[in-house]
Amino acid sequence: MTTLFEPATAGDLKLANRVVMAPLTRNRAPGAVPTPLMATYYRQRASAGLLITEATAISHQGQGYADVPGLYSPEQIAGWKQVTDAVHAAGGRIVTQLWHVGRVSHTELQPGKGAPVAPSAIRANTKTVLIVEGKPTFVDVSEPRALDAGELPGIVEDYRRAALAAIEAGFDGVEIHAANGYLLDQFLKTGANHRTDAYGGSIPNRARLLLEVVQAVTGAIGAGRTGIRLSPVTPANDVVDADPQALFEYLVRKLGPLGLAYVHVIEGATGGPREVEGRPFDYAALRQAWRDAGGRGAWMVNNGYDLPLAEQSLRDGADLVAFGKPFIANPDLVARLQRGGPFNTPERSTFYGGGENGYTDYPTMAQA
Ligand code: 8OZ
Repeated sequence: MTTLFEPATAGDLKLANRVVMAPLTRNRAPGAVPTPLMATYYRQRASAGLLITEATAISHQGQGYADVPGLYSPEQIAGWKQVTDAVHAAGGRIVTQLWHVGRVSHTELQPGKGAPVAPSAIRANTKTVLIVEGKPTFVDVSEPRALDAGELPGIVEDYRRAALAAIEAGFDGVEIHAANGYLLDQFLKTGANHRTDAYGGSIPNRARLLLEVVQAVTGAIGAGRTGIRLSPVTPANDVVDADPQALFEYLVRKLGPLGLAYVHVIEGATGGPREVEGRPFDYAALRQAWRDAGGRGAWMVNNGYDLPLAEQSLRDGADLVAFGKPFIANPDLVARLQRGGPFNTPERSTFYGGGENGYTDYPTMAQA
């Protein structure tokens, strides 16, 4: 029987175990530049088989929250190089998550204080984080403007450039963030995409931008170091699709032959219940559709996993299991899972913004 603690491969990536640190937004990169404290945080967690960084903006336009990092300037690349060097020195593997927030942003965060961009001019019923009087503060997102089709090649190019920047910064690969109601997920889903051009309407049209991004990124850095994250039914950031099963099975059938390192699926509501009321979804059928279409990379599952559920998922055909909140509170999560605990409890008040407190000061078992 395969356990979480055995090696695995994900495309070109050789992983020491099957425990993955999920991408986790922490809002500790002032000016969008990664800091030495972030290098400490990721190094502390390097015993994971794979670390996926917090979502990282591919462009200023792709930015949607205060103090989240970017990957589009020399300073940001240099900041990330400190992170990847620290993780590699500790024997870890790390990919970065490429992010464009689309409509989940605020004019305060956008170039020239312009409107955030979206497939359609439909405002999301969701919040973002601004720093107000020195404190992270939740505010409603701004009204977006619909992207002109002529702007889309520039966004695809921003993904390509960010993927190359990731390699320059020493990452082992990238994960394309196509989940949680951000730009690519907005294009995918009927609730956010009311376009009448080649990027809206039918499933192939709504999947077009994402597939163009995948082609651009894999063409630049290789499919074997490119993964993708999907969230078929999450209500996060106010997205919904009329027929997610058909949409996502179409998508993974397109992705199957491309040789991606992995597909990472959030099951249920991101960071919440694994079943979403009124939104049933067959994840086994999704995995099978990808395998049937030639998908040979790793199948990574996420959301609310503990050790028994994770080991069950490996028996059911998953290859990797991503843990989010448990990794915030347990830098040595792999060792703790292997021993059956105990586990530190994550403190929600320090998730977003701040310094070392609730970030780099959670003890390992040896320290406790
Ligand atoms: C929590 C807060 C802000 C952003 C996601 C990048 O849900 C995020 C995110 C999560 O994918």
